[in-house]
Amino acid sequence: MPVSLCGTWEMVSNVNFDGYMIALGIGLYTRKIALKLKHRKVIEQVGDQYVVKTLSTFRNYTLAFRVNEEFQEFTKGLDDRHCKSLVTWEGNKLVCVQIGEKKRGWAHWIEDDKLQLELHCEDQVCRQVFKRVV
Ligand code: VLZ
Repeated sequence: MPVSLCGTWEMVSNVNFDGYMIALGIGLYTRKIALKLKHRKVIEQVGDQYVVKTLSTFRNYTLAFRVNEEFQEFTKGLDDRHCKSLVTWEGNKLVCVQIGEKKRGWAHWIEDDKLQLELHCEDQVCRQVFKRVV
């Protein structure tokens, strides 16, 4: 069993978030605000059912899904797109493929006791690291 991703996590680094947002087509004004944010992740799990909350002072985004079950995702407040998303475990990584207009997805895993997140859209990769909030 992989190490649990559950808990409350606070952002400590965010590399190429701007590139990721540009690839998603997010406008300059929103990007300027979004770049200044320290996100929090709250990850909850009951069996194979997950809730991943991305929280900030500007916008919040909640994703609820079951591992291995395709679902409809609407990226409300982000780039406002509809995708067919599927989350699976690939070794110790929780990997999401978001099928839609853009080639995109993300992966979460634990490394150095920190929550790692790689977000990609087209050729842009954003890497975020979160520390546990105690
Ligand atoms: O997270 O895809 O943890 O959904 C940024 C929110 C969220 C605040 C970044 C700024 C992507 C909004 C979140 C302005 C555009 C995301 C997944 C993996 C789960």
